[in-house]
Amino acid sequence: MRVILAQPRGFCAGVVRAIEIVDRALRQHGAPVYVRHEIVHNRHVVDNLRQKGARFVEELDEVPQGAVAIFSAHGVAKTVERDAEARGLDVLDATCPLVTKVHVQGRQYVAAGRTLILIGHAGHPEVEGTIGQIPGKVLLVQSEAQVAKLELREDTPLAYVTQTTLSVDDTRGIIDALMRRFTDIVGPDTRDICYATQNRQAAVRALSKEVDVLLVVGATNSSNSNRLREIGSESGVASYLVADGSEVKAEWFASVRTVGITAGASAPEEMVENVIDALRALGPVDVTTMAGHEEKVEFKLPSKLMQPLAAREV
Ligand code: 0CN
Ligand code: SF4
Repeated sequence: MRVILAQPRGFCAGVVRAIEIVDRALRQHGAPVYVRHEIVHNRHVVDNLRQKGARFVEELDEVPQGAVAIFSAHGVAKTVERDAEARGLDVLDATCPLVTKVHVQGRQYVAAGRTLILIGHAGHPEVEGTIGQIPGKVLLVQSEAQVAKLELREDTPLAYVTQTTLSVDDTRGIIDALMRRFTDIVGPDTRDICYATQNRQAAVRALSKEVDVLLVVGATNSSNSNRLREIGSESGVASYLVADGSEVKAEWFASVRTVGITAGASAPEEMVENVIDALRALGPVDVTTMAGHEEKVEFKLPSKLMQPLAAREV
């Protein structure tokens, strides 16, 4: 079997930064440190940090007064920030700077007197965070069909922002529908979809032309990973989302010659290797990586974590 690895794939700069924040917090403060929500949507990442002393909670009322609390890469609502302050928590914010950028942009549109539409998936923590970062009402739109149902006059001054991990193609369709229906609407086009999401989607679209089966390494609750699997399916390739090699099923590969593998922005490269090992257990494999461009994005850590560690902590 031939295996072609997508390029780019796997960890993005926001995920690397978020994991590094938890790691450094543990070294600087000692265990436990508390993390609100999965730091990124990956069980292997979470389990690894838990073993080092991180405690994962869904809400801040599970965090003792004064403890170190880390917000996940997906961002939080203002109410969560205020709650943390009220509880005297020592906060480290691992919100991806590209998510924060959307919060800022949304607030600017509202300050300019526009009603804000958020294109995104209901219930996703990034969407809850973004809605909660904007003063006033935010209208959530999840599909083209919902554009027609918005109870707004066609000349209402509107603006839109989007979740960072959406399908570029689906978002384009929703934006086009908004532009058709409303006469005074502004927004960033699809540029709120982050570089990592866009690059992984472009790579998987190209890879889908070369392969019989596509494996996407990532978690079921990871938005960007799900979008990669959808692109494979839409390209007519049988596509599966797998957390690791244990989820790979032999029957997917009957008469298959070429398998494509990609990984969501929150999926560690060790899990890609683990999936390749699972394929090796089925027969000989020849692994290559597609030509693709290298990403050089890096984000700064919060200044609180930039102090040199004391000798005993290194
Ligand atoms: O899988 P993630 O933790 O998050 P979503 O794709 O579900 O948003 O990947 C990191 C992305 C962010 C923020
Ligand atoms: Fe940031 Fe994009 Fe990575 Fe999310 S997927 S953490 S928005 S770089």
